[in-house]
Amino acid sequence: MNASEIFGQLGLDLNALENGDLPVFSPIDGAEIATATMTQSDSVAEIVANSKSAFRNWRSVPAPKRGELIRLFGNKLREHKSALGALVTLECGKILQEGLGEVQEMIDICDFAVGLSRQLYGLVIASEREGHRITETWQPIGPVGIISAFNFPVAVWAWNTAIAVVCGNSVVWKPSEKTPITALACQKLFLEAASELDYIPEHLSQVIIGSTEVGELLVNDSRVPVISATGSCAMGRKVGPMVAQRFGRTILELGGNNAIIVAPSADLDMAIRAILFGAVGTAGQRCTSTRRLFVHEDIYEQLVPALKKSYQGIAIGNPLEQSTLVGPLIGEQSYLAMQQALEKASSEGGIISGGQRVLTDSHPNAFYVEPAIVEMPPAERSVQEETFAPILYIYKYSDLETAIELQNNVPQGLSSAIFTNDLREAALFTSECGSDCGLANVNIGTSGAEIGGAFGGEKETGGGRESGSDAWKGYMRRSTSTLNYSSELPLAQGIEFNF
Ligand code: UN1
Repeated sequence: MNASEIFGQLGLDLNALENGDLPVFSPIDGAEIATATMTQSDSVAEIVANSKSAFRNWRSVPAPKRGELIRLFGNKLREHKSALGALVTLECGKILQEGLGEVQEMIDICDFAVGLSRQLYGLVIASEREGHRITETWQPIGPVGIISAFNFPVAVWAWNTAIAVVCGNSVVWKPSEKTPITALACQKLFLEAASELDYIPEHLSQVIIGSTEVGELLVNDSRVPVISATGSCAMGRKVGPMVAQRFGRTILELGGNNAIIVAPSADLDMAIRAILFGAVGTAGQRCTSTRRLFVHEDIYEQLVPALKKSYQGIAIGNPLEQSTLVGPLIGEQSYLAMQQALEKASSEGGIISGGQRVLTDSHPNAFYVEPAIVEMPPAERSVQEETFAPILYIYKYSDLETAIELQNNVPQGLSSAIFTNDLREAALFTSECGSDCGLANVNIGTSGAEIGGAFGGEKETGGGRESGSDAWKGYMRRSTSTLNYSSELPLAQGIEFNF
């Protein structure tokens, strides 16, 4: 499928995609695939105003009826899964299987949100006063601003939107300027679903396309009480204080520096498969990508050569081809950052295999790389930075407590895993003395989290939670109500106030 076939299948307006002012390049070959139209800075205020009116209307639609919209949207996604998955591949370069997986993740969160629309439960709390009842209810909060990154151009928006919408909110989405077409495609499918119902307010979901400038207008707008932002720690460090300044709420999902510990009792075949998917999947451009590996000294000589061998069998190339496992990096900047990180590792005594640029003859304007493995010397601290590229740093360890400490001793705290068949080790790793990350897995890798759990991490990862479990509470305001059904007016704490 070429670009115009994919656009056609998704019903995108081909004319509009030829006359925009934001060129969009496919990382597959560097070719321009379309032009998107940037949102003018001076129209952001109006977009937010429209979102606010949509919210005022939507908040009183019963939640299960809001769920009906998300059910129809999920069906649209099912219908268009293959085309949207291919568009994800075309625009961000992840392999087709992963593009399809991303759309599946959207479908899954829609199903979750439909169920949730009948389960936005509150609490009834015992009052200390006779004839009184305290209830805690969850109310819609207002427009939710969503900022998403190039690497998950559609799923991250869906996690936020499906949940925010059943919670009674409108949404305004600022996608990465590298992936605006997938955003337009999602918005189109959302509007199609909305048009099948007669109670959906206009402007319930809107998209703003552009650079950080328009994003900042959204972030600084006090009519948007929640900003959910996914991206680098650097982005979060800017967005967090801007929103805090106006006492807004953020849901931040920022960088990771995710590690796998491989213990002596591990099933090595399973571990190798998990490491491969985690480290080279999406060409190392997931926030949950496996970046560090701690291997016990007793199995190091078994695991590391076997892992290197598997790396040699990885097909690198056009991500639209079925056999490819590693597609391109998003662009030259990522390639340069990768080379810089490798130089640094080498200067610190790391032994590098892989890491070279490949396919330069056939794809001179694209950046394909051999995933790199770096065997690192023993160190007090492991690598501290997240480089958004397929680099796996390997360290040898001898006792688990030290490995856990090294794993935790980084600024980020998103995902982590241990491979072990030892119950004590597994329990320690997932205990209060274990991994300090938001995700702590046993015998599966660091990436590819399911939507059912709350997704996010601690420290510089930002602390936000999206997707499943009770992450929905981040998109609502909590209301505590004390109801007096007696004919007395007793004060709390037994205070007498006679007049
Ligand atoms: C991201 O990289 O921003 O766990 C999100 C995973 C995915 C989500 C990653 N479900 O890999």
